[in-house]
Amino acid sequence: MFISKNEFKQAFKCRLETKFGKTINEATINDVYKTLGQLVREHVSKNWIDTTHYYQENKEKQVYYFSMEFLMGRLMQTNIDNAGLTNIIKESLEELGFNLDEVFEQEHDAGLGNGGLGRLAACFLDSLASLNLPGHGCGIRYKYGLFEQKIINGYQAELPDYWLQEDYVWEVRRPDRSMEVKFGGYVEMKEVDHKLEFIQKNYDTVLAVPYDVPVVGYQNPTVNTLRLWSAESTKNDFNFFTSNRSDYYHFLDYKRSIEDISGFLYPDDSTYDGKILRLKQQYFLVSAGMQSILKQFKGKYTENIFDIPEKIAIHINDTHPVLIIPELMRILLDEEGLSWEEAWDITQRTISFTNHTTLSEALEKWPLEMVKQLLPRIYMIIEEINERYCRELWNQYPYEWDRISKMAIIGNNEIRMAHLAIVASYSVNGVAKIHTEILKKKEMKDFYHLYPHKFNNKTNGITHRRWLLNINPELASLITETIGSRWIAHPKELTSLIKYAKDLGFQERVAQVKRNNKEKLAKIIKEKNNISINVDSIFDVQVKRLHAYKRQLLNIFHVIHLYHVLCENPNLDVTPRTFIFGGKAAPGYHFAKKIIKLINSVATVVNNDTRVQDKLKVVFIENYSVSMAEKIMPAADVSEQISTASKEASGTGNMKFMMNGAITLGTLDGANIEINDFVGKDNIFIFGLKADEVLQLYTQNSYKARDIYNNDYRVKNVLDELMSHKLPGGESEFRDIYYSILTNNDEYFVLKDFDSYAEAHELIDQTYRDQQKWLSMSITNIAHSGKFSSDRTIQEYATDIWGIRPRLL
Ligand code: 26V
Repeated sequence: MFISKNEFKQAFKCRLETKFGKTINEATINDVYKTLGQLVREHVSKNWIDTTHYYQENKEKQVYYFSMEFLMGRLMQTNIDNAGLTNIIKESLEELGFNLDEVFEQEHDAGLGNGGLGRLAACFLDSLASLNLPGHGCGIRYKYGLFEQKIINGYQAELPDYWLQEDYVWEVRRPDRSMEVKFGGYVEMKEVDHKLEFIQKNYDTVLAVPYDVPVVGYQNPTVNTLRLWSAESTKNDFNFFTSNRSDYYHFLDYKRSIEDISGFLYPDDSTYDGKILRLKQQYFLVSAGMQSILKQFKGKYTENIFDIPEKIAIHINDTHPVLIIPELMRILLDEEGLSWEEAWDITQRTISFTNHTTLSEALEKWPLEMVKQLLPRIYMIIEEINERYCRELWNQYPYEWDRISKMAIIGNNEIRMAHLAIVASYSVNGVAKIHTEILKKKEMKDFYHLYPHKFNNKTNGITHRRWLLNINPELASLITETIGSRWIAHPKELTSLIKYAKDLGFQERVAQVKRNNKEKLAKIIKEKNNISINVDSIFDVQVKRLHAYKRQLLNIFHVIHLYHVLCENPNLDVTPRTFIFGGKAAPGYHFAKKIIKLINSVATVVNNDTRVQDKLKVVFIENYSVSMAEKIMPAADVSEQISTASKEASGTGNMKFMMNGAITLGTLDGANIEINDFVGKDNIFIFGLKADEVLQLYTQNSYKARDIYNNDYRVKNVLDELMSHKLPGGESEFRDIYYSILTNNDEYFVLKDFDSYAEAHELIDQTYRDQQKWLSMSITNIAHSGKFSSDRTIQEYATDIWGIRPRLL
């Protein structure tokens, strides 16, 4: 433990010498980062052990959050700040000649997630620990995280993200806690004492080795665990040779195929693709995780297996870890010898589930045959669950064949993972009010009818510690200076800022902070993109994964339109704008990649046209990631949240922007609706179709995109531009986009919402000129952002779903 600077400096120098064989004068910034990381991890280790002991000794109920993704980003700043070490370390390093912010830049993001779902899991871990709640993460230690995006000639190229190239300072490998996961083979049934026994034979064993990462609570003694599993081959590989199965080269192939299980994160977050390796990943995670939880549970303090639901809550983040249901059943039936009824009762009272999307193309459905081959015993259990459940449906809805086959877990030779999740869990939640309503009324209507008590809403949140306190220190200090520091532990108290919304002195200081942050971002953009941007322009930002429903296309179409207007009248009095984009497209998502190319082509044309200089700039920031988001959010004026209404389950970027004083330009979709409810319609720019109108247009089939093209000259000019030679890439490049809108009738209503979007932009232009009004809006947004802290969300999960309580201090 460091309590003084001297003590820290002493320890630091000593570690630098013993571990890296260097003196302070010889140390590189990277040496400093690694040394510091080791010291900080060791510093928290006592609390880590104590926390674990506390949970065990008090037999606390603990929640395990199972997720295929944890988008942790960097941890150094969070860990130092949460451990309460920032001042000591910052000053000590300064005295030794190093700058802490530069040290932070050395850390490679842990990019073990695609986007919203994975980042949500990371925010939840921070809130669990910060609220002293017994909750841990359970995930996969992918060798490669989400790919690194390079923009080459305007196109996205993907490079592997080898984030483990240098040792990861936060993890602790725990080989003694390894688990064995079985794949393939067949199941032998044997009658023993009038009971059927199921024995898996001739299977392949994969060794799951856990790497634990401490999750440090904010200035409290709680340190929870994120356990990430890595796949290795077992020492029983010896059998490989003796069983005459193959030669040395085959053995190496086999070994690699096993290690591949934790090889990489699947980069597609929008369309389900039944790849066997992904199925292996899913079972690997849940089998290793579940076995290890039960081993711990039964370990030191002999617990009664029937107490599982009182002591363990298992939460599954979307359907990806849903195989934990049959896995828990398997262990209870085959290893613990429970009856089906007993095992099912325990399982149903232990598992809860969050749905994160209504997009039907993202719903997981695994082919029966694949599951049968890979997981023969799990397959049998799923079949049995389905059979018993269908009988229940039959009792409830006699002779309603259609309904029953629609609701079944197995159908069309596939296993419908969402159905399995709903049937086997005691709680099913959506991630924003509108999303939960859509689940209840539409997507999961039949299930809501059958199990109304299971459905509930938990609106998403973000950790205000990372997304305000850490990334926007100037704003955080200003807030503390103005309303005191209670907001840090009680983010809802940010509402005290409302009374300063119109205070000119406060406004001026908020404006200065924003300007400083914009200058920092402008510098980064100059370095990265070699584009000079005007810090007096409105920074209008859309950063998120590229997807048709998120409608980056609507944004760039509007930019093209503005460009047309300015070319025609270069002296037009407009508020200067910088449109900033960022985001990755799934490598196989052709359409999304075309949109990236389009944005970059428009940027090339616009940024090089002297007629619009200083009035319009377009920037695509490469490799949008957690650490890049941390630099963008504090500098944004406008937050673009423009998905087709009903399509974005919640969104969480919207909350990060708001917390940093950006004003939302958005549709009434996802959590935008709740942001609108809190800030009021005068503090947000809402446009476009509403969810019910969108759904109606789909059912009526009455929308005709071409009519808009024919009747709105602005739209026509924009679309025709795509087929002209003016954009780099020429006519053929953007043909697919053009046809998706006109021939395929614009599935996401880009043209339909264009007019209303352009009008909202017009209003932004006018409002920004009135800085007092703008700043009052901005402050009002910050003031209401506390409701979107993940502390609130986690508190709701803890009491309404998991039944866990905070550790008594
Ligand atoms: C889906 C799939 C589909 C199968 C292949 C692999 C894969 C990997 C990830 C996903 C996740 C899609 C769901 C998702 O990310 N939903 C987002 O969740 C956020 C947190 O709740 C929410 O804010 C976003 O609105 C929602 O799109």
